Amino acid sequence: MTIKNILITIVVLLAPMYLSFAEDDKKPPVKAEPKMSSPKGAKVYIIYPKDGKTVNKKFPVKFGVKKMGVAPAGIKFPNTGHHHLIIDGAKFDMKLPLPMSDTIKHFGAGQTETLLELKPGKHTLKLVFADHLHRIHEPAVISDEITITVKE
Ligand SMILES: [Cu+2]
Repeated sequence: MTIKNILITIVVLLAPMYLSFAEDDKKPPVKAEPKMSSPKGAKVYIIYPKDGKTVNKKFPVKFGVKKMGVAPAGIKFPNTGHHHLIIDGAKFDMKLPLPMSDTIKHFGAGQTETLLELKPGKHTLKLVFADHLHRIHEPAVISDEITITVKE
């Protein structure tokens, strides 16, 4: 082994150690909080519009929930959560906190309705309930998906 190779070996061996220390500086070790559970029979559903309906460009969407309560994001209380509206089948990872986007809308103030504006044509809507940390409950509380047509 040349001196150069030895030095490289030392650096390679020490790098993970250094990186793990650096990581510790950034985030103190916190125990991951378990996901909030949902009671049996818990359900979210879209009260309005009804599946298959035609709506105006700007239209209200009303959210319903059964066997659970609505609480604002950040407020930890058993059997509660806040609504999320999934537009046009936007994809998300069930294991991670729900991302925020134009097609994954959070209602973190505890809203139970919204005024939505969509482009003319067919769209799908789905409600997903999630806990104070925007994580889907265990078991998941997700509505059926509805299809609507937005007028020209
Ligand atoms: Cu959220």
